[in-house]
Amino acid sequence: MFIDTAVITARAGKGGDGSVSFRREKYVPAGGPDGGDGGRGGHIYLRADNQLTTLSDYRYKAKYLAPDGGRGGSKQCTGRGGEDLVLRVPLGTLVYDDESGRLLADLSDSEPFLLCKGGRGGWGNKRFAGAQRQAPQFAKAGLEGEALRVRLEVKMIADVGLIGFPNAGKSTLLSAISAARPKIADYPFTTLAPHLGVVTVDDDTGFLCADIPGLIEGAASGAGLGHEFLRHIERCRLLLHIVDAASTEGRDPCADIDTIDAELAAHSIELAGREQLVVANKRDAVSDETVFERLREHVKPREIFAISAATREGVGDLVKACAEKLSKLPPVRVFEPDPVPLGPAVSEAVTDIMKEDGVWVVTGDWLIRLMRDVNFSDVESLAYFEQRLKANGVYDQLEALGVAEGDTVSLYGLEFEYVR
Ligand SMILES: Nc1nc2c(ncn2[C@@H]2O[C@H](COP(=O)(O)OP(=O)(O)OP(=O)(O)O)[C@@H](O)[C@H]2O)c(=O)[nH]1
Ligand SMILES: [Mg+2]
Repeated sequence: MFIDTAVITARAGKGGDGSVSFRREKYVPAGGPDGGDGGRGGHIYLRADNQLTTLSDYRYKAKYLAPDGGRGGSKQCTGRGGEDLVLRVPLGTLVYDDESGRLLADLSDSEPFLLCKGGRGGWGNKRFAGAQRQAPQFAKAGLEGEALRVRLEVKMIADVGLIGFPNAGKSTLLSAISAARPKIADYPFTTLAPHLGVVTVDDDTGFLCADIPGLIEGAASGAGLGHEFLRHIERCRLLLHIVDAASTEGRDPCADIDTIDAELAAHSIELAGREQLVVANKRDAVSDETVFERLREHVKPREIFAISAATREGVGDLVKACAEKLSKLPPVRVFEPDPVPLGPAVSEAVTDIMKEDGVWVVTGDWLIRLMRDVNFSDVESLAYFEQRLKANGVYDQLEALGVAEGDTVSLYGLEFEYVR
């Protein structure tokens, strides 16, 4: 079944906990701390694969978990990393954060996209050893992996999109110009899902063409098969507007053109303004040739091509004209992800501070998120970290609670001495 949207939840692996351990060796009277770090939790990636056409797998299984990192060991052994999970999706899949609606990525190439970062492994006690504290009895817990609910939506990648009423001959045209074999029949809505065909123009030119279900009056408000599948031609650089010039079903071709134009505009003004060529099809069945002149006048300034998809008359010229147009049009659209909102606003950054056994313990969701991204061995990251602590009022809050110079402040296992 062709499924082009799905909502999935993904949770990356938790980092393994750091280990508390001390060297016990022969002839070494007091072994130092040697607890290793926990391993990183597995990441979750999304990756576009052009062999896939549907998201149906994600309708059956909607939850994905990457494995956790292993615990650190003694002898400074780092825990094993959780294996990364790569979820394959069709080329052209858009990834939205389901909660905020923000576009996270447009997977229109095979570059993997890091959806959920695995939690960092906690530091082992070895890391906390120093002149002041030679035998730390603690280690840091691994951090949680990121979790996200995302909406996946496929927007096919094609250069040319075919639009028109049911039975206008869209599928017949696609099968005349490519190796695609969509179903063709003389009843409306034969095509129920989009099809893609590769059109070869000459040795080094070709284009991708998408055939979608037919539109009827009211499609944008749900009539017929609705207009949902129009998103599959939203990236198209050129639209071929196919009309039955032989009035096989008794309708006037000029009125048909207007109806489809109106439905396109109701779906998206941008799509309605996309470059279009009008294709007057079923020429072989036309009895009154003046229809082409009427259409030409009616659709101006769009160009019109009279063809018969069934007998292939005029099809070669149409393909050439498409290639010619495409050579002058910008490339297929890739959607830019929405900007990442800046770190948590000061007002929503809730910080809890408690004094436990003489240590000031600072907690807060924003702090977990922040610490996940900071590389503590890098000076610039550390400076940024400090600045965020200040901006979120951690120092002010500590002062208000009566912190004293030299007190120990603990942030999820990261400890430092308070200095004014
Ligand atoms: N005489 C004639 N008949 C044609 C031509 N092109 C298509 N047809 C016929 O028109 C009918 C509909 O063709 P399709 O290609 O299935 O039309 P469609 O636009 O894909 O229709 P939907 O998938 O229902 O939207 C079929 O019976 C075709 O054989 C043509 O050039 N001449
Ligand atoms: Mg069809």
